[in-house]
Amino acid sequence: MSHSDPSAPDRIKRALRAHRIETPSWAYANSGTRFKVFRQEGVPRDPYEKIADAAVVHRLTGVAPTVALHIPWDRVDDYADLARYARDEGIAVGAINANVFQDDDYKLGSVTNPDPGVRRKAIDHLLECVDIMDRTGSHDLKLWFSDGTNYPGQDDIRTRQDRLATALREVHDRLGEHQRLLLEYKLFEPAFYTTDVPDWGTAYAHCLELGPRAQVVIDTGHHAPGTNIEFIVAFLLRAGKLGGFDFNSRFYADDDLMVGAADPFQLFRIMYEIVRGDALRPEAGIAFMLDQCHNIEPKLPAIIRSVLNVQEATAKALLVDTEALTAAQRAGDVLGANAVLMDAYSSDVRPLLAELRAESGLDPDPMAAYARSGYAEKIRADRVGGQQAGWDA
Ligand code: PSV
Ligand code: MN
Repeated sequence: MSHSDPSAPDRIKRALRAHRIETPSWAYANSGTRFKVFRQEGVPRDPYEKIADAAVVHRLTGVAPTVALHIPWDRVDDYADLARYARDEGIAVGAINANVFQDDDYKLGSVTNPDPGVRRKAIDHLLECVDIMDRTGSHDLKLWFSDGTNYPGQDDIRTRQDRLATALREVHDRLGEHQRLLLEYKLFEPAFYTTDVPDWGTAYAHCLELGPRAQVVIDTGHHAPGTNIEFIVAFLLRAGKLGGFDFNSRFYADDDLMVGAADPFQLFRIMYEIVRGDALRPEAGIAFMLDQCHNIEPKLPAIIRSVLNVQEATAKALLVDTEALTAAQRAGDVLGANAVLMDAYSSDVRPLLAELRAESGLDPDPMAAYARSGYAEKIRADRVGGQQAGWDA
């Protein structure tokens, strides 16, 4: 590990100990493409079993203490009880994700639908999600809208922005003092012509209008190929408008593959901007969430691998010799500055992370620990009968 500062490993370990990664309930459940859902054995049958799986990921990695819920996929009668169960398992409920994209009513949109009745229904669901947050103790309401149009002329682009702003205002004003609205953007899909929140600029403009409790979420899979995501990170952080991430990988569109699988260098560049903006500390309020689907690979190991991938990229970002980098940048030393960054990226941080885990009483190799734990065999044996959870369920 090349670094001019001899205290760097301790500083890096301290920062990594404080880092938190949130896993999504839906990643534990069955998922697939619109062509096929390949069911897996041992998959959770209800939100409680999803939380049990998330707790295993936390116990093995030490850095995943919260799990995001998706409503209605994780609907239960008693959310306070679900939150209690999570606490008993050693974790907590994280962001509440609203879902206004799966009802027949939403064919022409949810909060931007031309029908005021459908708009009301969608807003009511968003408000219901805030009620749920009150009961689970969640701080973040994550909103993604599938709203858009397929054909030029289908609806008025500008009016739809007005409807969106009205809906966001009502939801924002319902939030409690310690709650945030995180607005997620996506270039396209399911709408193919216009999308009502297609990019960070649109999300940023709406959040700016709403006020300090509204911030932007960057889903790494939601950009046009070649988009410089770390620029967006730097810009939003500087403006105080970055609320968090939905991490995943994409090769083509919204592929929802494991974070760090397609482009670990991009993940490093993103995490470098986080470190540069002093935003790794939990107090900085950035939610580092995963939003993935494990369609063909076993789910729990895939989620553990994803958590480790984020940790590795973060460790490398922390390894950047900022003094040397700043000196090279100020001197206009293009190659020197680039070399400082690449030195950090090229370092093998796995021994450092193994050491960190051992120091925290964890197995240095969470993947191997999971394989040895017998948990996969246990859930395969226990979870028979009942309806498996998943979005084709
Ligand atoms: C939409 O593609 C999205 O990224 C949103 O975050 C949804 O809530 C999530 O996927 C569902 O998987
Ligand atoms: Mn997402």
